[in-house]
Amino acid sequence: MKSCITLSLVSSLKGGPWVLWDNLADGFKKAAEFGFDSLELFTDGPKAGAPNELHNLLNQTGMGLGAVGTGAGKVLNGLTLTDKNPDIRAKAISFIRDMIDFGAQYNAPAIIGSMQGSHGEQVSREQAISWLQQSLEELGQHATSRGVTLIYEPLNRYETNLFNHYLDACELLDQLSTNGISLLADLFHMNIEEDDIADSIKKGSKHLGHVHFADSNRRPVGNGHTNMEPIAQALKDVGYEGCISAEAFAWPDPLTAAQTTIDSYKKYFS
Ligand code: LER
Ligand code: MN
Repeated sequence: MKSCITLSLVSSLKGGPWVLWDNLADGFKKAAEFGFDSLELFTDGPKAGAPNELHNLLNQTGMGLGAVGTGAGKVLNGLTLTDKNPDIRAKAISFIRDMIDFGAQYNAPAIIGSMQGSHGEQVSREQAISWLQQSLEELGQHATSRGVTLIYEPLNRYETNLFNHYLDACELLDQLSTNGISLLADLFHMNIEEDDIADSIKKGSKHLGHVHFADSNRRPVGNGHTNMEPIAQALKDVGYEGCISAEAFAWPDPLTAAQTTIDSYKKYFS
């Protein structure tokens, strides 16, 4: 497994669940000093820093790019894959394609979280799920053509009404013809929704592609009441080799949050 820490380059979203909030160079420097293997980026679109800067920082630090988040497509631009407006759905697909291409340059998958959207008064659940399936088919194929996977993230009930449970999302993937999609186990969302997080991970391990590492209250692991031991054991038992990525609040501040996270990573995974 690989330790990973989130860096947000979108300062207007300060207070959101990302640990580091520096510019690209300072973020990499800090993550490397703490000993993280990789870094997950949250950007406002398919670019980060000056031309070649990301490439150079990855080379200089020896770190990997763990993933790129697409949430800004929704939060900053109002784009989702299940909007009633076909123009917005098309723009959402185009945004995610660009994010896939961006991440693929550095061998990193893109993550679809909030851009999945929700069903509602004007869009039935069946319709929203059908649009989501079509989008995942197209984007999964696109990711495969770029040599990466695309990661779909079930979210808790306060953020989407499409897929809240990890094993329901596994069923969604089983029905797709593309093999280009894997799933994100976000331990914060799962703490709200799952009966037994470790059991869901074990049952759905064939689809697991990424882990968001946060405690019950979305603070860095060690600050809440999630029982991490059986979850870590499940990840080891299924042979998970991907990122354990801290998507958590920078609580009480980014550096303390990074230290708590790397300490917890070592405690449970090394
Ligand atoms: C993104 O990874 C996530 O977990 C969501 O809560 C963002 O809306
Ligand atoms: Mn997440």
